[in-house]
Amino acid sequence: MNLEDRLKARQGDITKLAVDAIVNPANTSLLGGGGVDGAIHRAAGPELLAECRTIGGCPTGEARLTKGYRLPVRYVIHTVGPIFRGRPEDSRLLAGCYTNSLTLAMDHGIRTIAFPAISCGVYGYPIADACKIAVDTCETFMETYDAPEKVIFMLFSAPDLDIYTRYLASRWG
Ligand code: AR6
Repeated sequence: MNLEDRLKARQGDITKLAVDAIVNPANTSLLGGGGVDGAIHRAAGPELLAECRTIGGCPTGEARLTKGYRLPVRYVIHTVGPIFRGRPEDSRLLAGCYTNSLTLAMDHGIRTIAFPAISCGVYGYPIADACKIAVDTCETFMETYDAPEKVIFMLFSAPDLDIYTRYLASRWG
């Protein structure tokens, strides 16, 4: 399968997606919050929080793996996006979220993985910039390691989906 068919953008609720793993845009405590993080914990049940407590947090840009519990996924990969401040390190940290999540996925034999727009809610990252980082980083990883089989970018709103769809289309010409 060529890369064009392996990187897809879709609209909807990431907690409903039956893939091998979904990515949770968490905070450094890994103890839950609002946005996608809150929705994932509600759908997964209290066992997820119990496992997260054993991890002891996660630095910005890194990623940690748990089971999916009541979610229709085997794993949840928790990553912490940067709070957008317009600093040069913001993009490096955001790219790190994608690379480190994909590395964990590869190490656990995950073939299909879905990302929300990390940092683009409460953390304020401009979606068009974040979209380029997400797509470029995943593309480079997949070219380098030929894994995972499929990456889905799960966007909540139609305007966000449009930004991803246009950018993906521009990549393939
Ligand atoms: N499925 C897919 N995307 C969603 C969903 C959903 N169910 N719900 C919201 N979005 P955010 P962040 C979109 O704020 O910016 C938490 O409190 C949303 O529209 O969840 O990384 C954590 O604990 C936005 O585009 O994540 C942290 O403290 C994107 O997902 C903090 O928020 C991300 O929004 C992390 O902030």
